[in-house]
Amino acid sequence: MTNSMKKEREGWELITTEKITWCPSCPDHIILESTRRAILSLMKQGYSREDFAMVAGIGCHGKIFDYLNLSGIYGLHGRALPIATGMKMGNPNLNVVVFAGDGDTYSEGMEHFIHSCRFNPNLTLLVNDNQSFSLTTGQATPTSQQGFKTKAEPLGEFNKPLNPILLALSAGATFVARCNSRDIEHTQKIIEQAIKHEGFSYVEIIQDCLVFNLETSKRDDLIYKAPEKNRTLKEAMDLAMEFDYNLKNNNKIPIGIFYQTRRKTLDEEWPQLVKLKNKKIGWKELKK
Ligand SMILES: Cc1ncc(C[n+]2csc(CCOP(=O)(O)OP(=O)(O)O)c2C)c(N)n1
Repeated sequence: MTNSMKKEREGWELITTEKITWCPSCPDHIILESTRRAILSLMKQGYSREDFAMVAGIGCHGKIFDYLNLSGIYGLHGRALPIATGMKMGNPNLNVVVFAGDGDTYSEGMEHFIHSCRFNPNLTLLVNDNQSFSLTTGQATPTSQQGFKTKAEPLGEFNKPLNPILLALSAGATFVARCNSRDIEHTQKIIEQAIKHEGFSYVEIIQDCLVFNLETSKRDDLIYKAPEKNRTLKEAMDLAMEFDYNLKNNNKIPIGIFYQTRRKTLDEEWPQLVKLKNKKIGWKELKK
């Protein structure tokens, strides 16, 4: 096999042979690729595949569970975060990555989202935000734009959208970022940094739904990379407020890391978990 062939095949053990059922051109395909590249890059830096575990919610986004070759639990709609926290408490040395949707996280799973920001478990939440409940054919979620007409909201969504970045910041999240699913390299980089972060890392991945919320695909000119710098909480909140999720306002949409800070994680607060962490349980240890 030539070197270029080897390079092309690198990391394909992270992908399963399951038939992919996402719509053609759905950004979920690209998010899978960004995640694969991020994990591959971390494996080159010394992590092993067995150091990762995943949890998925239920929705189009959650199908990644069938396509990414990692151990984990295919969760319940809205309940991926408590499952992940439980996994983390069982083995604090696992790098747990949660794949969730905007409906999943900001509607049914809202309390888990807020308390994860507060409790600071050392895990990563990736939210594919397509501003609609897409698997169930496009009802409005808390981040849908006002006026969004759906079969369930024939008069258009009445409510103002929630700003989840602002909410996460005010609830105490220690790593808050947003990226654009179509920018594979940037998304890969952010996912890598989120996984390396010690504490609860939350990444909102903006994606279009090309079937149920067509307005979401008109944002490319509005998205810009915010300068990379350490921000105070107030500065991060100001940046978060630049985009209010109402697409018609043509507000600029900043992406990048909004805020990162270090405080004791859930597993560092509990002496039992510190002890467990120092035992370094994992596949490598079990094999010995
Ligand atoms: C407890 C529970 N409530 C509701 C549902 C129905 N349900 C399944 S997928 C889904 C929509 C998922 O939307 P989102 O999380 O935004 O993900 P997307 O499909 O857009 O990726 C809903 C409402 C369910 N399966 N379980």
